[in-house]
Amino acid sequence: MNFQSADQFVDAIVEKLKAARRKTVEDASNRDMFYAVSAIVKERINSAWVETQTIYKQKKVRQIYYLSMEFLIGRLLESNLLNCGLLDICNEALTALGFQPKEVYAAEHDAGLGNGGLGRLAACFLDSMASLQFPGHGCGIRYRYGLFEQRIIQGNQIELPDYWLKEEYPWETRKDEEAVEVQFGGEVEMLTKIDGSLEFRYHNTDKVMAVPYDIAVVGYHNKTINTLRLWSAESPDFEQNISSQGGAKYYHELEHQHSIEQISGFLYPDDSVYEGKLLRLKQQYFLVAASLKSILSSFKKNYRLPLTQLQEKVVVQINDTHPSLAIPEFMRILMDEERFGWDDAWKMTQQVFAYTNHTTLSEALEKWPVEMMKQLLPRIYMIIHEMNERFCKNIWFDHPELRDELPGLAIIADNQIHMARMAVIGSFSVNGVARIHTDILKNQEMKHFYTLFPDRFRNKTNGITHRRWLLQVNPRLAGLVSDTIGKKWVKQPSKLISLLRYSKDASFLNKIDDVKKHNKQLLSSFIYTKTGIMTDPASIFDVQIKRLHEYKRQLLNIFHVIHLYNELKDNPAMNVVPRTFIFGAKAAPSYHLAKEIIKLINQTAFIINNDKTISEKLKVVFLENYNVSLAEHIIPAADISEQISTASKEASGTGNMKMMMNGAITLGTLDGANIEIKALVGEKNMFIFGLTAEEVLYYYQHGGYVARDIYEVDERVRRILDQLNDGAFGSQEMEFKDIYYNILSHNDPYFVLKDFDSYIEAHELVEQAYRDRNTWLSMSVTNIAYSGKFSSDRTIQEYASEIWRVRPIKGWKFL
Ligand code: DL6
Repeated sequence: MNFQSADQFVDAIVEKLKAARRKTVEDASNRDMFYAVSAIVKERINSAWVETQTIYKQKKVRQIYYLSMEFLIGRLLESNLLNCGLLDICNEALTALGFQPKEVYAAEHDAGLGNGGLGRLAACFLDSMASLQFPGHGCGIRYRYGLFEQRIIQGNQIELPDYWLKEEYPWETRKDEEAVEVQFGGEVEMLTKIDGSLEFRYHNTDKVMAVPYDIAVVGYHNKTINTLRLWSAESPDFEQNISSQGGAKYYHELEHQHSIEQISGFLYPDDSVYEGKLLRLKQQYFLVAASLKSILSSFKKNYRLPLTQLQEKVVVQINDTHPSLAIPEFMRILMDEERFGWDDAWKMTQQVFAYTNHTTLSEALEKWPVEMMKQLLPRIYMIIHEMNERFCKNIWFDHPELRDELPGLAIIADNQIHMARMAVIGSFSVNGVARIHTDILKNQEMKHFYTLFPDRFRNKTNGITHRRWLLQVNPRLAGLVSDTIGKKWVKQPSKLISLLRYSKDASFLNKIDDVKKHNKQLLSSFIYTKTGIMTDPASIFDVQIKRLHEYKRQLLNIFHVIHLYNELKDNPAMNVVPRTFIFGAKAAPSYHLAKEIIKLINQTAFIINNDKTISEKLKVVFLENYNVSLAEHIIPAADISEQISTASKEASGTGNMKMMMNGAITLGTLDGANIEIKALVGEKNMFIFGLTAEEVLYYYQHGGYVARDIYEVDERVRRILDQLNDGAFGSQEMEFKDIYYNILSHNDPYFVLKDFDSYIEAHELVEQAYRDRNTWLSMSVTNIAYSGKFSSDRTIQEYASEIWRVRPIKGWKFL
């Protein structure tokens, strides 16, 4: 139904409440409302979804499949309303019915399908593909439990299960009829046929049913609906098997069923132990095997073209190496099921797959033990082995200059399977996610591969969807921008650049100031409700929100906070601009040091926030359970965006883009996409500090630096480190000894002390700049103006034209 007015929407809600929830408006809760509105939106989406699919089918369009172990989509109701063009009407209707729209939207549980940047990027890409009318879909896993829900108890991170699917999830549609079978383990029998060809038969495999749940991906005001297909693992014929078993076998069957369901049980099973690793590998194969089966069967059914044309109609982007088993799996299907020979299958494979690398951190570059792969996926192992043999032979004979490099190039080396190498070898495109990251891949991490395949490498700097991260989360700013430069920026975010004309316009700057103040007030009340901490919206809101990792250097941030505190204690009359430091971060459950840093932040916050002598000047807030929805509260209110990774370590970052788009000013190192932000806004519109990537890499190549030297000469540093041990920020002495020893005995691997001094200086500049209101606001506007470049629409357009070779389905009228 098309809604012309809020009244019509009110009627629809009342009807839905009755029909779907058996409730009247008077007894409806926010959650009832959430379900009622979702049902209305879903009906609206469904018809456009069918239309979109029909058109893709009729036109036999080339389709993109984005394979990812994570899709951090957050909540969907508000963004679906926005993209359907119903948000204003719905807000009006809910208000008329006596509800707070934001509270209704907050009744939705965040979909816990990702953990950080890579997963959120995938979600932004889906939004951009649908909004730009590209036929692009996501394939992932429907984890029953998300990452984990973080609670902070006495400063410690406690992990609780995130059972986000406890209650009905209105956005998914189970598609039993499209379930497929995935096989694990067993033995492979190789037979030579009369014509000399080989046939492979599998015996005694473990069979798992992959059941798809589809979620609509709604394009912005264009009636294009793509699909995010999430796979759930189930036991085939469970009911039948269990009813035919008695006694112990019954329990055995139940246990078997349970172990199968584990495959889609958790996001990121703990891979610090063997079973966790094995489960993760199972998940990866489960995702790719199910997705490829479904992609091939829809190609056959809908396009009715010979399989040899598949590469013209299908492109698969693999999001980091996690789904890179798709390469040998595709080979397996082509050879064992479709009877292609190796050479033809390999040629096709290399035309279908494109690989994105998201990290150069060695611990994140996946490797699997050969034995594990052999046992779990014997046929896949054979194919990987063959790929490796052929590749190594090729190097040996055709590139003798690289013979010595073979151990660093081979897919199988040291009894491990190196997934990134396999992904590079089996794809037609390899991309990094920011300029510096791609350069590091080309010139260092993958330099020999780059020499071998120079045309394969390209950069695609990340982006974020400006629809969610500006239009939706910051309606006041979005409104002000539209009132000032018109609405074209919504469809063409590069048009935000027109704001530059107003960067010195006093009346506009005042309005920008009002918007930020308003957002800071909202965040202040939110913080108070969540934590009981009072914060001053007039203070600088200095924000660092991201996964907790040593390289992201939350430690440097809290050291600076401690330094400020020390200064204020020494000199209570010091004239400072009040500051509020806001943190949000989850640490991996088995990452001890990261959890210690979380504790340090929380204990420091406790001491500072309860110190009456300085409380007006300094506040520290750690907001627990950082996720997409929390980010939506914080980002519009940020003044300072802390992007302070050790240079060369952060592939791109995307929080930097979100905050810039909301007028925050980056305080950062020359790392990841910060460098590209600087290239646009210029050094005077951000605060840059610290070692460069070249310097960091130089130190690494020469054994690091001596952190103790800084400890000896810099009193500020010595005082902080000593405070870690003397109980100043803890309940006992030596509480943070691991942080202390990591810096002094392990030589500060992430250069926290080395960058400390220049970080302090940068903070001093922040304070000076903030005192000059108009200069600050003008910097803020400059950042917003240039942020259009970081819309994921730009990124997707680049992927589409330079990697996927697809065009938008523009001009086709859906509905
Ligand atoms: O590309 C998205 C995002 C980048 O913005 C971050 O800089 C990078 O750290 C992150 N990488 C990962 C790595 N995961 N693995 N493997 O999440 O990707």
